[in-house]
Amino acid sequence: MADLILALDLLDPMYAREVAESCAASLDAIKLGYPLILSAGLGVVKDLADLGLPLIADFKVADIPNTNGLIANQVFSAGFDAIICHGFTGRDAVEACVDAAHAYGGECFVVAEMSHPGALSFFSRGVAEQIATLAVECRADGIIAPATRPERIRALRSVVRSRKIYSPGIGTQGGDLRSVLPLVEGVIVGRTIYGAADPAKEAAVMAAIVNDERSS
Ligand code: O7M
Repeated sequence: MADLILALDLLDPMYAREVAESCAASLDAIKLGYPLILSAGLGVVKDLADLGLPLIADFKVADIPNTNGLIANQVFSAGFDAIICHGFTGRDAVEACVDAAHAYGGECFVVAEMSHPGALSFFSRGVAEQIATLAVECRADGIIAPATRPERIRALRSVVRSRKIYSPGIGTQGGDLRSVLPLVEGVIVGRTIYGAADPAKEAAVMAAIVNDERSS
């Protein structure tokens, strides 16, 4: 049972709102990150809240525990429902994000391995497994693992077991939606939806595939 999560990496807040609104019926959550927040400001969170979808803050938080906690508190005060942090910073830094998330009744996801080719420089050789283990030990709600490498999702599943795996890299980065869906609790899709000639139609096509997988 995977969720369809839109990565709303657009710079124009008006257009971002238009895309989010037109796709909303097909989506389970929206992920907002630096591109939109830096161009539109944090107020965009409140602007999108009326769509009724969970909003995930993708700042890939990666600082010392005190700073991580300050960032996470700002994120949840702004109205987000979940936060994404890096795990290579270590136990205390990850715990600061998880604790803040849970204090607000929100969720925290830890990046275990990234989807782009360059990620192999550092995330291979067991590091991703160690980060996933840390995420579980820190009571994170789930991890991020690459749709571009389904075999790595399988390997990380054996570490995180029933915790959630959200997976970016579908479509534009080469990941295949149908192959990844049975492996994860959520797929994160950006350009394939918002860059389509008709984003709402593309989101509906993807949602139909997600629903097919849910009922199979
Ligand atoms: O579908 P795309 O390629 O246009 O966008 C993918 C989104 O997922 C985009 O917002 C990326 O920043 C994000 N992402 C990755 O593409 N790869 C990763 O390894 C991790 C993320 C991510 O969401 O991390 C939390």
